[in-house]
Amino acid sequence: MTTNPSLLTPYKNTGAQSSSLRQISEDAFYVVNEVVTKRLGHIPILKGDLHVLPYKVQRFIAEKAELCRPRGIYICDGTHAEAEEIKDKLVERGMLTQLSAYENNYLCRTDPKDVARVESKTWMVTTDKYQTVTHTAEGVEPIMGHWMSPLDFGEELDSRFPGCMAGRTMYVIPFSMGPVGGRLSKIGVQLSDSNYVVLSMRIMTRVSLDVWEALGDNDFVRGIHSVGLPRPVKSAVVNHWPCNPERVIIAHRPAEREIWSFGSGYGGNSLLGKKCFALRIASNIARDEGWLAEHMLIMGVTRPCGREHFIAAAFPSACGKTNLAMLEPTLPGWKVRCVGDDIAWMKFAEDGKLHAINPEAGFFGVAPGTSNKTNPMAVGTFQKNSIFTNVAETSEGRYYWEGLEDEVEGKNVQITDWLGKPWKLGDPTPAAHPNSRFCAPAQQCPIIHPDWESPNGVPIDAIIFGGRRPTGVPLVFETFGWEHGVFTGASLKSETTAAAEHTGKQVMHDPMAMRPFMGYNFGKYLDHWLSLDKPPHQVPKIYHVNWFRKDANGKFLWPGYGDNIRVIDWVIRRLDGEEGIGKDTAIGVVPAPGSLNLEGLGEVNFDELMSVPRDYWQSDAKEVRKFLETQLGSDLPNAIQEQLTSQEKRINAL
Ligand code: GTP
Ligand code: SPV
Ligand code: MN
Repeated sequence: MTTNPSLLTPYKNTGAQSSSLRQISEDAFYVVNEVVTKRLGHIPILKGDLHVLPYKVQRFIAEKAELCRPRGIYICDGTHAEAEEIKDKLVERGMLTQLSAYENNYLCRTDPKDVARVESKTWMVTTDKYQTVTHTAEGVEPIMGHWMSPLDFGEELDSRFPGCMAGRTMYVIPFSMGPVGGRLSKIGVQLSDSNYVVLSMRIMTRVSLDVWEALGDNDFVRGIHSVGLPRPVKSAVVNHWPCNPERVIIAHRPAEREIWSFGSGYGGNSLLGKKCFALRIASNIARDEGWLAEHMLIMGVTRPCGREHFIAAAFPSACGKTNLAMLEPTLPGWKVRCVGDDIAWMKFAEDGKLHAINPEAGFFGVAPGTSNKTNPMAVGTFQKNSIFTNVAETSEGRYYWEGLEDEVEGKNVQITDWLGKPWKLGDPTPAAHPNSRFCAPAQQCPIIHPDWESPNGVPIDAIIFGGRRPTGVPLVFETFGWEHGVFTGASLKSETTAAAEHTGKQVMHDPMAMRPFMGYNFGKYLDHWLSLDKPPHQVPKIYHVNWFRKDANGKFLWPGYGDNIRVIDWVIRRLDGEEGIGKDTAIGVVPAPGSLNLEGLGEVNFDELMSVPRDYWQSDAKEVRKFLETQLGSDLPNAIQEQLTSQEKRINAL
């Protein structure tokens, strides 16, 4: 099984002496291909035919098989039969449990040590540090972008990847982000030794052999993922969920369009099409190609008069994107249709309008809080063909989590919590993990937009930023223009949630809702946004919302969910130029008294909800200035600096 090293030279010199990053040279490949072919006698192809794949893909697989040494290679075709086969195997092994009350729904419990994205172990690898991070003030740690040098990265890889798939199958997952062959779509190939990842990627992306044809001369994004637990396994595997929490690393090489992920099987750590590709790598591609890759939902909103508007909205993780994207309006005659719930790729088209596609094919949504009352359309989506991770289960074969208290049928229902222990209402610990998720095909959404797979995307009329802001921040405001809107996005803050490993509820900066997903220098990213406002582009108006403002007793001031349509109504009337519905404040235009449709709502303290308290905003302005200046240093765009100053002036004049 040894390889003649001379066949593997020359290595592409990345500055690192890493054996993991060793590449087979073009010239040597034909020879190596034979060697690899021979080697594949030792590493059998369990399914599919390596030699019908595009040459560059063969190379990629050969290289990584050589490195990770799986027991076999399984080339996924994306068919139904394939999913059935894998599912049956996982049920037999105990990794998946069928939720018998539904059609083809499964429960998966992870090792409790592997339940969320791990930002502290997520890196961007670039030769120049400042391609990744900003020139922060001395002693200030950059919070956007986490840089690792190629040299260190090589060492990290070498201590993890060689032989990491021993005894496991290496799945080759060909997938498209966006409709296969679409103008805005991109292709990826993920290698993974996790069959949970295969099943989830099939839902979240378009896994299909058609991808090879669409690839043509284009390049593809390379993903290498391992749970990091070669066989024979030396430590106990909890819940049949192999992982290696102590050794987790999720690293990106944007220049090479490459992602390496080790040690975790969970969500954004392992479904590499999502945050790693569609945000961190794609934002690099987007900058090069003049478009945007953002952490945004996309929704179509049709008014009673029949006119439709499209809105893209960026909220940090677990702050309400999925809920807004599938909102069931409480106002009569309104219709919302969902295009996407998490990521938007947006590009100006020839008509001058910003067009957006949802690069994903499924929803990986927060389970707790999702119910027929709050989000009936999400519930409708995951009644079949879905995977639930770290939720609780009832004795009737149903899923259960916080927020479903009123929907458990029958008094004698027993509940087993996400850890597999008996659980009853009133117990001090939650039944489901706060970051438990449903993974469901988007096409099953009862209100999926008919154009959701349109290769040209949908035209965006407005962009909304928002976060969890318990105090000071009004329900909604319109920014004064593109630059002020970008400034508002750059100043975005939110209470932390269970979607990442932070503890406690603290209000943190999350610029553009992209803090954990920034693919390059945040100052350059802002420059890119600012540069888009030029003819013939018609930039959308930018808004800010906050569903989470609380009163003195800690109660939400706004009912939220389906009633958020009332805010959208105001936004659309503003887009239409309706007069007399806006009131200028220091931070933007809020609804004038009486301009928000509150009909049929109980008591709402409108004044408190819309207030812009001077003291709060004065100290906020100081904090934001300090944040932007110390975080961005010389990378802070002039336009943002000017916005900072003029906003301060307006606040001081309050
Ligand atoms: P990610 O998938 O992590 O990116 O999250 P997301 O932004 O899609 O958030 P999601 O819609 O899943 O909502 C997260 C949590 O916020 C859920 O528990 C919701 O019930 C809650 N939530 C969503 N919208 C509202 C709202 O309008 N008001 C209140 N109070 N809570 C909301
Ligand atoms: C988020 O955390 O913003 C998510 C979930 O959408 S994950 O895919 O785990 O990143
Ligand atoms: Mn998200």
